[in-house]
Amino acid sequence: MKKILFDHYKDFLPVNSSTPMVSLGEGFTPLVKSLNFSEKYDCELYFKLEGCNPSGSFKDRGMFLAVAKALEKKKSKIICASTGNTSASAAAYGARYNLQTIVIIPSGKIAVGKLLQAMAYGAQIVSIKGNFDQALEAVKQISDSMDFEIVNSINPFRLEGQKTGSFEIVDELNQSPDYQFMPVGNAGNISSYFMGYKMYLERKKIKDIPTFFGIQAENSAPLVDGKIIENPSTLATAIRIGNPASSDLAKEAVNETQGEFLKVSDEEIISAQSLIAKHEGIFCEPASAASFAGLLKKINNGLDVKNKKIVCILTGNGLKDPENAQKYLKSKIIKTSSNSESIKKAIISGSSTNIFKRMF
Ligand code: AN7
Repeated sequence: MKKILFDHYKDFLPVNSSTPMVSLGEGFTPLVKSLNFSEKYDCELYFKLEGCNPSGSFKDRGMFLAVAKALEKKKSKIICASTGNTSASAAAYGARYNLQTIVIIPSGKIAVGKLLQAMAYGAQIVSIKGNFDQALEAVKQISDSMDFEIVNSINPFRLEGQKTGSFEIVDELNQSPDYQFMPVGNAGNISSYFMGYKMYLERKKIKDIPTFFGIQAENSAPLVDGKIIENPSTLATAIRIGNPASSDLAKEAVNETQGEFLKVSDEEIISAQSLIAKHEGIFCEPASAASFAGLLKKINNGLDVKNKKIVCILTGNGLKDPENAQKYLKSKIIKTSSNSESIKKAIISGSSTNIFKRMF
């Protein structure tokens, strides 16, 4: 039987005997060691596959707890603003636990797979002329009067639940990694990993906390630029956020661990997404690939990675965003007849060599 977050980490979660057990099978996602890039950079690189969560992103780690606490409070309606993944996750848990789910999304700026998920799970979808920051502001204004439970990361239980990602990494590595790279949008996830590592390492009597690198997209980088971005833009729509709600804790995470916020361009994001797919067999969404793009940037700028344990959090599944994949990751399809000779010719004419020579 797969372990259940709610049970397995009960001692580290704010649950009690009156908290209903909520689970869709979230968590315990694979921590996959990179073969080709570990060798290339002489380090021990891992990818945490958060796209393997039930709704395809890390949001489920926080959502199970936010929904459990909403049920504990006898709430019947949940609401969120979202760049996509929060809405997919909220809609999934809302469907399972008979909650009315309302999602407020920025018009035209959410990946089609995420929108379809919210629809399939039966959420009420409200699309606004505006960006995520404005959607979140609206959610804050209307939720009290309408008795909605907000399930954005401003709900403290979201961060509490998302701490479990760090527990799993420590349990698996038997220590914390030297460096952790992760995408930053609203800055909730980096904050919860920071809280999680601190809490878990203390209990396990492990000293070192990883150095946090929070990666933002070039034109949506309020934490790098040190100011609110009024009109954020990036093809990594998941992290198209100009005014992160959890800035303070995220800054603490980076400062206390001598880490850094850095920004990567859309080109670097797509290149990283393609590299992870083509050389590790892992298809993550663009925002998630920002973590690896950040690592590559730091390596190019001289970060010492030799023999270091490094984790990149791949926050969401690549299948969520087929439009960007269509645009940037497409490759040639060779068309031919069903005749085996012509298929053979097509294969030979289309073969290419891998940049990695490692044999298995
Ligand atoms: C794949 O769904 O904000 O820094 O509304 O979907 O905790 O915000 C998504 C964010 C990274 C950034 N990777 O995490 C939403 C939303 C993916 C994401 C982030 C998001 P935070």
